Amino acid sequence: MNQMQDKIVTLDEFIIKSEKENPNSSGSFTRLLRDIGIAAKIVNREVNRAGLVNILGVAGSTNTTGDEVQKLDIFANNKFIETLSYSGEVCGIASEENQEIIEVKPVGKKKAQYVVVMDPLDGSSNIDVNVSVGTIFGIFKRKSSPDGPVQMEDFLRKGTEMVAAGYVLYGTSTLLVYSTGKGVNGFTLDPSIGEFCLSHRDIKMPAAGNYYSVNQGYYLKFDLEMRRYIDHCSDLNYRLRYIGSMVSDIHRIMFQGGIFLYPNTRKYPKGKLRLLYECFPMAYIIEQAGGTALTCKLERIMDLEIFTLHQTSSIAMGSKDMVRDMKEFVERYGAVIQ
Ligand code: P6P
Repeated sequence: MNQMQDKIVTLDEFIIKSEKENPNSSGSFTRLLRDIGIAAKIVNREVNRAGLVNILGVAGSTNTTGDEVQKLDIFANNKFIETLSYSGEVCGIASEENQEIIEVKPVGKKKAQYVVVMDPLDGSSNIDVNVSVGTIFGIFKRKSSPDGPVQMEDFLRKGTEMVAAGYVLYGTSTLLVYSTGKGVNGFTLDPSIGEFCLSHRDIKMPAAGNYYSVNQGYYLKFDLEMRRYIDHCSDLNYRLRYIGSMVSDIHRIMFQGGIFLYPNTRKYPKGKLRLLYECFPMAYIIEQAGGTALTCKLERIMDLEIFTLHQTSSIAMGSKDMVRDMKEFVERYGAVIQ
């Protein structure tokens, strides 16, 4: 008698079950999460076909931080905007690919309650060399009046005001990992049925690990305290793993433990990664999984004040014991006049 297979739980079933457990749920949030799943499936198809349908190559334009924009970036951005606009649950979107906020017109008489912040295809410089890329998203409830258009105040919020966040990893398999503040769950796309299926229930990050993830090429441009901490990781024979795709680098840490660092450098004195749609969502997930997410000046990422849409931050996030060690190095060496 073969072992009874666990029942497959699809993303839709999981979301609907979670809605039933929340007495105040109106179903709007459910529809929004399901739309993200749909957009992720569409983007996944194109990411997997990119080499074949020749939508690789640089589209020519550049995004807010000067990264060359790949055609797949544009495709992913358009698909998420399109899909999120159908449901009527979203009144506005902030995207790495758009300098300004995107106002989403009402659908029928619906009064959209949510705004979405996203990096539709993070790590896209890896597309041409077939290295995994990801989508990062965060969801806020709007602050402005539901009777009018979305406002900038709906986006310039602390990370602690997010109601959900997650990422999609387009890798050897495609995973959607998200949290609504009650733990983190992961869903693997089963192409044979076209559904995201629950594959990683209640993900908890190891408290320690022996991976550190940083662009070693910038070592000499980091502040002293960061260089000393990186030397410490090397002294302890930690393993350096850095793909240059934040979602992939952090996804490893979610399961194997470790620390991800993108310190400030002379080129990026306030850090390179964007606070609103990269750092906040990934910090939300990391904290929900039991990790810690700070800036390299030891401020909690989720508490940072945000003043501009594409504001950047340094970041040190991952296993809580490793971030605590990093903190000790910053406290010991950070005061030193460099
Ligand atoms: P660098 C990708 O462009 C990205 O935004 C993150 O996904 C990644 O962690 C980082 O930038 C890589 O930056 O300067 O090391 O190439």
